Amino acid sequence: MIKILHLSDIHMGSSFSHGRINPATGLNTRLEDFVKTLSICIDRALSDAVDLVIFGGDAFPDATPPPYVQEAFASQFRRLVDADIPTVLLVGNHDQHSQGQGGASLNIYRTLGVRGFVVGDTLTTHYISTRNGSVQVITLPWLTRSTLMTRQETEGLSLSEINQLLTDRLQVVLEGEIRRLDPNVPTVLLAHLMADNATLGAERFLAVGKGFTLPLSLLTRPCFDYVALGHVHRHQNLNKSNNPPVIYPGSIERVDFSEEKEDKGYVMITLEQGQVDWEFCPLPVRTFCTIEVDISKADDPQAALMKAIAKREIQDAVVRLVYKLRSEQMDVIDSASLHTALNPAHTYTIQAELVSQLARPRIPELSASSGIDPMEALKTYLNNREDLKDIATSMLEAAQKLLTDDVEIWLETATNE
Ligand SMILES: [Mn+2]
Repeated sequence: MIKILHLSDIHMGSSFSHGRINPATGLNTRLEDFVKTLSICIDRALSDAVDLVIFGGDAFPDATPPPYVQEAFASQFRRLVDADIPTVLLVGNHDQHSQGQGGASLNIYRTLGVRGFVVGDTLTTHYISTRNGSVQVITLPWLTRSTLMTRQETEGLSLSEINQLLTDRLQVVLEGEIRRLDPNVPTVLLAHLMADNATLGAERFLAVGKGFTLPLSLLTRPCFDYVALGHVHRHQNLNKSNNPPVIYPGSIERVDFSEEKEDKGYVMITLEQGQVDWEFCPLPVRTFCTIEVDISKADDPQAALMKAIAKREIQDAVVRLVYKLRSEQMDVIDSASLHTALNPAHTYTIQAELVSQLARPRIPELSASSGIDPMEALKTYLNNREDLKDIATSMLEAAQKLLTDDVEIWLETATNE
């Protein structure tokens, strides 16, 4: 039996805007939160004496984090080296060369020849010997157009055609890896990708359109005992029949308010030939709390606000208070007592919105439920903006040029995951 700990999307060094400087250490408290959460994962790897740790990618917000953030990450993974636990670090989109100022954050582990550490930056199979037997790990890092296609081949193709071509190419290369697998050794596919039925927040669909996805059928192959994913921050199993499990553990800490309601954690796996068990293990992470209140119709706006705050558990949480009011109510809001009421929070922001300004109608043709092509979305937007009429044509041309010339850049920056 082989025990594996699967974690992903650490994003150490992000969410700083939700923290403050800890005067005792000089560090942003959100860095300390992320270190604490990562250390709980590593504690578990050590206390359970796992045979292997697999990381699904996105170590930092970009590929060239400042040295003190690199060090915070390395000092936790160092504990696995000391305990002789083999570790695979997969390269996510945030870890790639193109996301930094020259450099790819995880390659340093290969350069240093860290004992037992594998950096997965190519599609290949790693044969790993553990205390309890061998395991095969196929690494599939975040793919870009240039990985499997040349510029000439993709010229003039639409995004969906490029997506299809990439999927076809990947299928062939993956098939090559599968044929070389030893059928007597348990196999894990470790991949950083967007699978086509992953559940995302609606806000991300709006931001990226359909983007770049791979079909689930590529992953649900009987030759895999477990499919370990990274990229999507919400924990989920994409294959309900569980043969094999196709698991996003999700991020280990809340990166922003879009993850307010998500549980955070890592996954423990036990693997035997023909038998896999997995369990999601929740992590005690910092609470995010949105207090949204409309006081525009309240007789006593201040009391309504204070009541809305008092109803919520805000101790040590990252809080945002968003309230709607009429412009003539502004004078009766006592902001000093709002600050006093929010003081138990770890950090907080206050955002007042005037209802008169909210009255502007939304553009009816654009809604989250209808999928829409980026060019169509821009056209609809411009049709509703009289003030942009003079430059509308050149904006459309520029957008078209961006989409066709530099699809790759669009693909790489389109998502926060
Ligand atoms: Mn990612």
